[in-house]
Amino acid sequence: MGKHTKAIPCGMLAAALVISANSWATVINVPADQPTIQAGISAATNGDTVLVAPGTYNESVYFQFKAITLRSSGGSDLTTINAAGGNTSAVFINSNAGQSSVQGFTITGGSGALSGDTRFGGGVRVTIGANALLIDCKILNNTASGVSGRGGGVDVTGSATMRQCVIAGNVAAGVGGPFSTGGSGGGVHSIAGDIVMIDCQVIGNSATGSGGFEPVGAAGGGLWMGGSGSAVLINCEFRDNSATIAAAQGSTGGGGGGIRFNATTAILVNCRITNNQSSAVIPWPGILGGAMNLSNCTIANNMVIGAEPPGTCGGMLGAGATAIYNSIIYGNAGQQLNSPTDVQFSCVQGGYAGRGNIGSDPLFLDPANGDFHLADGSPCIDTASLAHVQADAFDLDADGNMTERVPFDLAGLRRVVNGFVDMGAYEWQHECSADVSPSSPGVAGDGTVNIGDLLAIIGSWAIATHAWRMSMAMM
Ligand SMILES: [Ca+2]
Ligand SMILES: [Ca+2]
Repeated sequence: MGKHTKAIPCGMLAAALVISANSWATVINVPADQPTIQAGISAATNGDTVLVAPGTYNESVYFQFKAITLRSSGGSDLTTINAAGGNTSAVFINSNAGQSSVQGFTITGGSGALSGDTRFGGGVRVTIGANALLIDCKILNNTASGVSGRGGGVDVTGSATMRQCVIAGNVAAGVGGPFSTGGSGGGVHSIAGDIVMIDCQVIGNSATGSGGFEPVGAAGGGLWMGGSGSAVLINCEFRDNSATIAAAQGSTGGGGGGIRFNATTAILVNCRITNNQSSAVIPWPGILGGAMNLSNCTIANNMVIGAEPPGTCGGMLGAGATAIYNSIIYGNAGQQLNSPTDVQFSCVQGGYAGRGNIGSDPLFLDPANGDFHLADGSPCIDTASLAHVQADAFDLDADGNMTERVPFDLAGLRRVVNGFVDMGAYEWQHECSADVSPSSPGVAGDGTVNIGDLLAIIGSWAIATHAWRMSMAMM
């Protein structure tokens, strides 16, 4: 054969590749093609999609070492995997052949996979070597028990990326025996895993311990990570989680009602860790441990259950090199902060050494009812550092620009307004005044159109302070 080949236009080549790729990947519909999700997975090969119609599926799902996509057509509100009575994880992912994905399910009723004397991953288990992507999953009311239950909601020893997931009401329970270390990771547990969580809510999970002869330390009500793993947490909430042990048990271990890191490298951006609790004998209700880099996080109102012992650090106790920027740590039990090596442009109750830090009341909008937005006049408004707003490495706004600054705050609103940034997870957004209406003669409500109307409109865009400063400077 000669060297002359006919040139193929790029478009045709691309079309041919798409056609060939599609010809390999199959979509298996449940229940149209296969009666159950498990039957759909059994019929699938790597690269296939198992597409599930709305409904409740009373089964446990085992991935059979396959790298496939398990997706619902109607989303998590309409499609449920209920594993009650299955005596294992509701969803068990163990492929090392590529990414396995679960999209759009409520996952409940799981009791974890038994390994030795302990169960792992009540809702979802991701084993070593596996790479899981979970999107729009509601992982609710699962349990991992045994001598030292691990990961009531999710257990990861491989890698897992979770986006828009809710992990709530799960329990990791260590129920006794001489070697029990208590339950770890009520919401999520990981040993040597790599975890990315974006836009996730970890709410009302618990790690409990109730037995053993030696110190029993339930740990990580919301999240427990150890064994040199890594965590990237962006725009996530960890609230109302708890780490508790039976009152009769003495303990020096455990803690971390919200988060417990143990030999973990963690990056937290725009995260909220609030109203988590720990028992008085394991009194670190907020974040405990790990080498961390926090920016624009709010750590508040984390509390000790019962009498608060001396030396409690209720906000955050770091280990290793820990940096905190643009954050608020306020209203926690006892000491707010311990051991961070670099704290800047942050509000820490009582003050803290470092550039740009303040110690005054951040003026949360309604903290008693769980609203940690900033109220008008908060000293945290526009007093953080633009330079410490992280790069948009996971492209939250899907514009292809991953070097720009993170575009959103925890509420999904603009992070940077008019070139300024606030401390904490939520950027203050000025509310439109009631009389801003095109039908009234003058939006400022004085019956005429004048400079007051312009300032009212500018104020409604949350840039009033600086517009005013600029206008004053020009006079
Ligand atoms: Ca601002
Ligand atoms: Ca972007």
